[in-house]
Amino acid sequence: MPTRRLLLSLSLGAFLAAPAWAQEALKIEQPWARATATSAKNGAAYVRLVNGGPAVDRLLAASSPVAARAELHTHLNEDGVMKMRQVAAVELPPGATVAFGPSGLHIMLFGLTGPLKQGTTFPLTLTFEKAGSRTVTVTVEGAGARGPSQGG
Ligand SMILES: [Cu+2]
Repeated sequence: MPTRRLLLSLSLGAFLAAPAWAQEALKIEQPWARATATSAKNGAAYVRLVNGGPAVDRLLAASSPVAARAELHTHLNEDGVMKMRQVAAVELPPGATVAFGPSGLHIMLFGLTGPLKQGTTFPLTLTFEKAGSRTVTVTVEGAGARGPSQGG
């Protein structure tokens, strides 16, 4: 029975995948960045963090080989003017989804080793209080992109 064989392989696949999935209480989704001008010294990267675990976690730091230094930043409206501010940590309560984006939280990349070119990727390591360090692959989108082009 072809149907039964298909069901068996599907359930086996789900079983094998379960341990890795269970460990990933903290998910880093859709890492992306905007392409930068050739002369740009700085850039920014964005992610969506989902805390599926039972405890609060915190994003504490970021680093990437494409930048001399990375900081956690947000945008604040001060008397009608949007300004960037460094934040010490990004709090992730249980069940929370925290979306970074061009007008809010971002990972600021200072001292780019070269321009971020559309269609390329680069590694980004995020360090969490509980989940430890995780490295993800950031996709570079167009210079005016409002979000990631894949994985809506
Ligand atoms: Cu910034």
